[in-house]
Amino acid sequence: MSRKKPVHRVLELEEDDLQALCEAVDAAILDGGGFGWIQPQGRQVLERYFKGLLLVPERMLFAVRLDGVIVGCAQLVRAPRNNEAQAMCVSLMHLFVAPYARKHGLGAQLLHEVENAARSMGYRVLNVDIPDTQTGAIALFRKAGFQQWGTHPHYARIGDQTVSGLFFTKLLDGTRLPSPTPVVDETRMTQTNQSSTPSPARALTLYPAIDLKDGACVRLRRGEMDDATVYSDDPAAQARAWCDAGFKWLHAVDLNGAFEGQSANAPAVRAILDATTVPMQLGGGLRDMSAIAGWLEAGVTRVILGSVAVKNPALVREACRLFPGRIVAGIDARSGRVATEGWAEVSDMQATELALRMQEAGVAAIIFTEISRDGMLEGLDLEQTVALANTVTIPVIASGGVGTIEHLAALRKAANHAPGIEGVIVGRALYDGRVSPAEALKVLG
Ligand code: AMZ
Repeated sequence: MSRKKPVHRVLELEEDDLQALCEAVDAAILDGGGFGWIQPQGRQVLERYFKGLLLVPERMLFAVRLDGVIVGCAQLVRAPRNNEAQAMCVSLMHLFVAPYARKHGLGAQLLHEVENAARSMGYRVLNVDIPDTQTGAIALFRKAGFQQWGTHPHYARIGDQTVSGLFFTKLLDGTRLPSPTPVVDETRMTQTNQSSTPSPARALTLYPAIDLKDGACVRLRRGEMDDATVYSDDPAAQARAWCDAGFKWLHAVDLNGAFEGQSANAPAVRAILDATTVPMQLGGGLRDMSAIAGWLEAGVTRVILGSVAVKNPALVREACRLFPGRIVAGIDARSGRVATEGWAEVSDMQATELALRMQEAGVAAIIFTEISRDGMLEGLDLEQTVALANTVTIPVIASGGVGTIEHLAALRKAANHAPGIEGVIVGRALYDGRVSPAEALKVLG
């Protein structure tokens, strides 16, 4: 069993690993779930459970480690042998990370690796169902491209409450179900005895932008450093305010770093990490493995690589191998051609071509910005974004130009035809109060 890889398949459990695993399960149960049990079971029960599990041919156990210690796990469960018709399907069960090991992106890593394992074993469909109380895990599955195909209103009983369950699936060959399946609220149907309005299959994530220049929180227009509006000289307080407003992710860019080719606003980034608990993606000036690893170890959930995506794809590939699920490509284009070095240079490469190369390198997602729109409040370049999202199979995050709630509504609509669109970055419109967080979350939900 390799101790180096954070995620690995477990074939046997040594005593210290078994203890760590039981501790993680206990902590997850006390935290309100993430595992099947509602009440703590005691060590003996858990030990017997895991020892027994390893003997069941239909089940595969995967563990995730933090600093070498098991802090979470997941299971793949295949159909019984006689169920030939479903031999291509596998179910994911009990994916969890202990509460004391969260904020490191381990859930996403675990999911990514388990999915890869299922794919390499030849499975074509990965199914998962989950109580609607597990909002963190639900967000994780959505982010990973799982499509919700149904809701069971009487899924589970927790205490004296009936809880509904969400049913997701992911096609492992990279294709998606023909169209986003409308989610019908069965509870409402039985109450009114008529079908409810279908709602979109998944919420889009809104990433509030925290662009850092000289230690302050700014917004540029079209990426020009001398056209900056300063919005806050306390980025950590600003980040907290966005969390309080209900945003579930932060998008931070070290602008000086992007121009200089190395991190230049590290104290501000660290202050944000210390002040918040939601996951953060960070870009700007990350050009070598030590910078990438350093920030991922410091608590950044995903790093955004822009210039090196064009100039050093081998580094991106290696980073994706070392940090699966945690590397995102930032593709910033001027009229379709990719810009680098703080957008001071424009390459000959087309955004779609780079996107395909980055997908092949193993990035978890692509952030696509049309530079001429950025900071201008005139709307996203939906045409390019949709084209890009329909070219690749990994999630695409739209960026550049949101100025009104209608722009978000238009993206929401476009995403129904381009299900790869996963979220949107909004900066100036939020800071100026043109778009209210609550309204934006509603429109994208
Ligand atoms: O506004 C700019 N001039 C700018 C900006 N926002 N220049 C770069 N960036 C961002 C990219 C990406 O997130 O959108 O910096 C990141 C890329 O940095 P690098 O150092 O990897 O090229």
